[in-house]
Amino acid sequence: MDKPGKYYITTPIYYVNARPHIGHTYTTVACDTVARRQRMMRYDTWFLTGTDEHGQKIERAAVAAGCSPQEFADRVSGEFRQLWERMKLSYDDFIRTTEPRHIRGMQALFKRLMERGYIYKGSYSGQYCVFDELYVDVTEPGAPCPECGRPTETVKEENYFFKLSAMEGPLLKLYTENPDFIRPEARRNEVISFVRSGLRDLSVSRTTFSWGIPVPGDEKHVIYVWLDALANYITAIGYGSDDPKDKKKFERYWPADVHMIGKEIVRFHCVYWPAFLMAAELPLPKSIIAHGWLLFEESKMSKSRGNIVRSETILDTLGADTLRYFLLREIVFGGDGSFSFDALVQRFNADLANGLGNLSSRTLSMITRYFDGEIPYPSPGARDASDDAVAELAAKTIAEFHAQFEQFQFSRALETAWGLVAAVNKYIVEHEPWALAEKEDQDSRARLATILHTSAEALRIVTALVHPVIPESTARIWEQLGLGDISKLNLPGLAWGQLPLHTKLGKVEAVFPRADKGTIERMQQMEQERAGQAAAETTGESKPAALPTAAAPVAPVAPAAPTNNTITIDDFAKVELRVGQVKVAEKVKGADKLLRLEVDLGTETRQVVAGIAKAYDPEKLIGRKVVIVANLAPRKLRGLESQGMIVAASLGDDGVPVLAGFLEDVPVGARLK
Ligand code: ME8
Repeated sequence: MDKPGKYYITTPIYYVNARPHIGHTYTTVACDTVARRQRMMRYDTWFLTGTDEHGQKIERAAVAAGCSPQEFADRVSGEFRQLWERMKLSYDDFIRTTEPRHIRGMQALFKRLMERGYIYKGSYSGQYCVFDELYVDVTEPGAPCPECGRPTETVKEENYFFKLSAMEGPLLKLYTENPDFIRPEARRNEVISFVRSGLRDLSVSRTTFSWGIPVPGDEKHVIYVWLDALANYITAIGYGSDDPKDKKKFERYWPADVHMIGKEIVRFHCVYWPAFLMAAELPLPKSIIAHGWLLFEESKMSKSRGNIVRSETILDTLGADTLRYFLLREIVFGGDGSFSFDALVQRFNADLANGLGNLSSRTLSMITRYFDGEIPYPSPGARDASDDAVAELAAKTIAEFHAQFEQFQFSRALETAWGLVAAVNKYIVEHEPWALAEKEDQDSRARLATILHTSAEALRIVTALVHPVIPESTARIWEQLGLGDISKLNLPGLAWGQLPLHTKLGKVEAVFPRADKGTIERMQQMEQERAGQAAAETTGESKPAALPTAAAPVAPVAPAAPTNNTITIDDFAKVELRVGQVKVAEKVKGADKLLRLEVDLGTETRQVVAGIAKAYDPEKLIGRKVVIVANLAPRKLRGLESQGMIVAASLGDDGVPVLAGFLEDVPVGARLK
């Protein structure tokens, strides 16, 4: 096999006019996941992200915040970086367009374009949209921008122009000859029709403000912010530097393999950027992958709409892996997808806690209990067709997962991996290893060993495949499997049957403790507090002067580090758990899962609506002692007020409830502590 080569992947560089939200996290996490997997596939990978700091939009935001553009950019860029570090993203470099290396490289590119005759001086008179940093094709002063609807501003100035019109033919040829240059297909078609409709020369300098990179030799002009921004992809890897190390780096990594972007900036990346590069006679990126939008409350999540959700809120409650998993699983890559706290918690509980978490904890704890924590020998005599079916499914899963991932179909790849998780969880339930463990004969023991070996091997395979998506939790499962450091894993060679026999397991612990119902409320409250804090800042109530948006500052990292889902004893003490006795139980009309219960708590009787109808006949519950969360805020279910929650274990993929109870007799009203 050929030695795999290099792989260079980039995110857009984000504007510093507002703080990061989960839309930015989405692209950055997608790139991080690809970069991690490419490294595991032994590619020499370079992953770049950064911030876009020049332009009128930033200059105005800084003025509104009462500081210099540089101070403003330093602060917000720092917040992006701090967030990515907190999320342990694996970027190799973070470029800022205000750095000397970028300024030098950008000016070198500008000079080269001039020398090659692609930039000339002319005069521009027309409308400009400051929000989109875009020259637009409308004529009336103040007419709305066709992209975003905001009023445009009239610009009349002497400018440098780029000969974009000369690039129409070469661009169309590029798209035709390289069908994978723009993905997905829908975006490619849009770009082709835009270019076919005709390209006019592009103004690439401004004189009406100064926050930008000066045009070399004509310092009253600053370079157009999109030319400045796009150039980051080459300046970050050494373009324009004389240092031999930088030159070598540029030669090694350019052209980029993937520029990943959101669909609203396709034109800049698929038309302007290749046009600039062709004019400079530089190689073109291999592909531009445009994903859809993350929607919140039915519209695109964005700082200007103020409908944003901050990553910090999710990191503080459910951790980075949950956010990563959700973004890549929930949104079909390329299309738009909605974010909601409900959907996040549901995914976490269904796929991570009940799915992978359950597979891991029950497989590993049974091996600990029945085989002294050593991977048992799967005796061939004790095999049956169901074990072979798991092995076959695992092999198919590996092949499909790789193929789907390579096409950036993250959601489908995860669905494939979770197909194996569900199948093995079902296999365990069907074979009831816990029942076999109670039998003493040799055949049962051999069968038990085979089932647990098969489950552990499937767990190893899923863990390896999804490591780039949920790096932290899979590293923990890997250690619990006794396999040590997951970064040493040979992903290209991953196959069924590599789990070493008699491996001693590590300490077995739950990796994804289920999220309780209060998690959603807690997240919503955190968002509200952060939005309130941001609003206070924008009205000048808090110093230093803040950003002119609804975005909030990065939350300080909580000292109790809730990312591993621990709470303090004081947090636990807030939950009032009491013993109650069921007095009345009946089905709720029109809801096949719900029962209405009246529960005696000693001091009062509460009405509780519980989703346990499929597991319990109402008659059998009367007189039964149950555990109630007594201080939960009341809520309505099917029009009935539920004044508390009944505590139950949740089994299997379907979450079958089993009520908590006591072996000893306990008085009604007793508190659990
Ligand atoms: O456009 N859904 O910066 P920007 C999905 N500086 N992705 C989203 C998103 C959402 N709701 N909101 C933001 C710029 N993104 C320029 C780029 S590159 C040379 C210059 C992500 O801060 C997505 O990747 O407006 C989108 O393209 C990018 O953030 C826009 O970030």
